[in-house]
Amino acid sequence: YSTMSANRGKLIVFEGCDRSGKSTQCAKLIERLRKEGHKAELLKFPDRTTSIGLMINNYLANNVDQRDEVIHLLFSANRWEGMQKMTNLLLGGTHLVVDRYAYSGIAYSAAKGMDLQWCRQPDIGLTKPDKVIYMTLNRDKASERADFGGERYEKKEFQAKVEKIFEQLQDPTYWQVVNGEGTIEDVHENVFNVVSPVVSSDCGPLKKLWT
Ligand code: Z5A
Ligand code: MG
Repeated sequence: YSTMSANRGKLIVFEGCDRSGKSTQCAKLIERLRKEGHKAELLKFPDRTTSIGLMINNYLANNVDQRDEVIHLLFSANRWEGMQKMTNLLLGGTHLVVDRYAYSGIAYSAAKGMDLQWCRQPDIGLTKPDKVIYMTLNRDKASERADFGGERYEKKEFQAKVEKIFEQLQDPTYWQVVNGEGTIEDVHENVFNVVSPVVSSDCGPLKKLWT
């Protein structure tokens, strides 16, 4: 099929460091879009429901170790295995709200010291988001939020490195920074003010990441 569609859905991605409120805001946004009469679906990476996702889950939970290269490629493969479904939904007019994407893949791997260009390669050609909402949160506030520290990457010093890489990846042509401080409702209003014009505009055909 062609990637052309006048009324295609828009791909909205949430990125940002641990506990910044991405999952909370994704859920609020889906609810809002549906209330306003849009077709909208929520997706999350890693998708821990697939067999690759299960391997990722075991790594994050510290049940198994993997070489840095291997886990990086598994995270990327986990996005590629979702690509057909995503494209079908977008071309069918459904907006997608996606909780983490290729930028997390690069940021968390490069923060370990891996080469940034190497890390970017496997995600080249994934569907490009129409908008990336980059959520920020003061690191001390983040570590005070519930459940911080349970998984492999949930350490303050490591999150600081991740944040630095995210800053390098920011592309002002389609990224918007949203401050994660404030009430869930206030942050949601800021998110919706960014997303609303995107869902109602013609963003042209689907594009590919970094091509
Ligand atoms: N990872 C990777 O290495 N490579 C990849 O390619 C990808 C991911 C895709 C798991 O991701 C790990 O995988 C992650 C990156 C790595 N490692 N780390 N760190 P995940 O998405 O499954 O991570 P998570 O466990 O869902 O946490 P999170 O996404 O970092 O949290 P969040 O979604 O940003 O925050 P939240 O769950 O919405 O909120 C956190 C808590 O704060 C929760 O109790 C909320 O109720 C509360 N909250 C939310 N908003 C507010 C406000 N406004 N005020 C007060 N409290 C709030
Ligand atoms: Mg989350």
